[in-house]
Amino acid sequence: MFEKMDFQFSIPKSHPRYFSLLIREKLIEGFNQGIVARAGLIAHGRGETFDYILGEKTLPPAKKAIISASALLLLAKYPVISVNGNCAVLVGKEIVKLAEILPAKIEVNLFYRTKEREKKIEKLLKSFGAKKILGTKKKVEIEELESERRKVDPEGILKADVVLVPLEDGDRTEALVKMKKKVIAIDLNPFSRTSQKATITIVDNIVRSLPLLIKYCKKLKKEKKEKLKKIFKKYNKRENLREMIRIIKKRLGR
Ligand code: PTJ
Repeated sequence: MFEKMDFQFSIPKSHPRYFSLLIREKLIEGFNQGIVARAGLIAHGRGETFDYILGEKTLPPAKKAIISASALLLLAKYPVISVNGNCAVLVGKEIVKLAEILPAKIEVNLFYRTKEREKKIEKLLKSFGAKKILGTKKKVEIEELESERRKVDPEGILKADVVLVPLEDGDRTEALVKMKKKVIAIDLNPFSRTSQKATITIVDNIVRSLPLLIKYCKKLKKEKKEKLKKIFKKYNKRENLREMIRIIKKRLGR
């Protein structure tokens, strides 16, 4: 995952928090390259706190949500994966792979939108093999939103029936759900508006959940629609988030 990065500091492999520090370096490098927004570093800090509490592993409720999300993505008629700065840097390669398996469109959608960042993210995703990236040229505005995220591609998010939004701010999830789209969110914070409003919420780190989404999409692709529908229907978001919060409470009480 990190082979192409040129980090400013070398992290000893023996460090107990090696992987976590590597992710930080990757985001700092992404920021220095103009891909990650300044606020993306702060957002990562919030995510890291939750990840620490969760034990930095994919917990059973998250795995259930990932399986259900895989079924929903495979059932979708027009799935779109939305990418921001943090996602591009941390899981750009995995996003391109997932889009290829489904297949799905990839759209750059930024909160801190600049032409320069759009282009840099597009270039990075193309270096991972993506043929076409949406959201960098023609855009329309959705009236449900006021932020820069309101600008969506008419061939992408606007047309989508299912949108995967790894690492998100709450406004857009709410807007997309209002537009009758199904939203799959990945957010380490189970209390966030995104987590509360999405159709499916995966409370996990994007660096762990994207490889798992690839694994289950590959596996479930062979299944019949009826089976996929059953898997999706079995998922109960309220119950899933409750289960996750119970785990957090238990871990904090220890
Ligand atoms: O690249 P841009 O311009 O679109 O900006 C992206 C950021 C991340 C700055 C923007 O979307 C933002 O401000 O997000 P928020 O509102 O801070 O929300 C980010 C959420 O993602 C928080 O709830 C974090 O807990 C969560 N998060 C952070 N890192 C991860 C994460 N969730 C999963 N995996 C992570 N690695």
